[in-house]
Amino acid sequence: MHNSDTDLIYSQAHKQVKNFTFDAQVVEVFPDMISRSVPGYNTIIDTIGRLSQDFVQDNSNIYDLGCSLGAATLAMRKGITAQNCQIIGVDNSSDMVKRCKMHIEAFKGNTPVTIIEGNIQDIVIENASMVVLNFTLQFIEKSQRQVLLNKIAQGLKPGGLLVLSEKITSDDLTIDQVLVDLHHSFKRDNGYSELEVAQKRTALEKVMLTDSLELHKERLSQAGFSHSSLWFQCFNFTSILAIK
Ligand code: GEK
Repeated sequence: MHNSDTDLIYSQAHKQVKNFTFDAQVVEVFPDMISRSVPGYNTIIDTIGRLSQDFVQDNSNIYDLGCSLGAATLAMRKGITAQNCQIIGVDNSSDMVKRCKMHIEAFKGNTPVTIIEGNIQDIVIENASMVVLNFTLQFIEKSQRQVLLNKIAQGLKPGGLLVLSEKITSDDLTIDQVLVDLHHSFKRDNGYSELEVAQKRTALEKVMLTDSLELHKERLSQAGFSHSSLWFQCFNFTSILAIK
């Protein structure tokens, strides 16, 4: 049994699989898509909420970059105990932003939230105590990733936190294949067919380019983060926390 919230975008054979975009059709099924495709997604969202309790400082800004429907924003709004803060969520998909604003308004919270339609490469980051890049950096042009991380590090206050979650590739090709196979079998266990898995992979091939964990850690150190650690990994899905 399927309902209208079920991701069936790649269930039928497409004559030509187009590059993946975050359009209205994706927005409609996004929560189902992300929870059936990203192992540990709910654990990561819950942990972002938990981290916001410890890291968000009074009188500061919190950024959710590539906020989609605002799951991380909502988790932080629930977790924050600091006073006089605001959360700024940014996404460059107008369909996502429209729906995100509705989600945010549907729940009450003490910390004000502003959702902005824009490119995270263009926005100013200032007076920040926590920044979230939850599976967003992988959609930024590779040559611009260091620039973005530098900007985030510069906008963070001392002791400020970045949560960077990414799908990764392993430089060891044998290990990479094992992790890719485990992820595909996770997707099949969650009801996606071989055809859906294959067509989705083609759609993402040119728009979502993954890096190794080593490269992510190297970039963070170059950006000026004093501490960074992998805190979550399931197959090729990871989350790193970095402290300025
Ligand atoms: C979550 N963080 O649920 N500027 C702004 N937004 C962008 C850009 C950009 N340059 N590039 C991509 N996006 C979310 C999940 S999804 C991950 C993040 C996924 C946006 C894009 O529109 C999409 O909403 C989001 O980044 C990536 O915790 O679906 O794999």
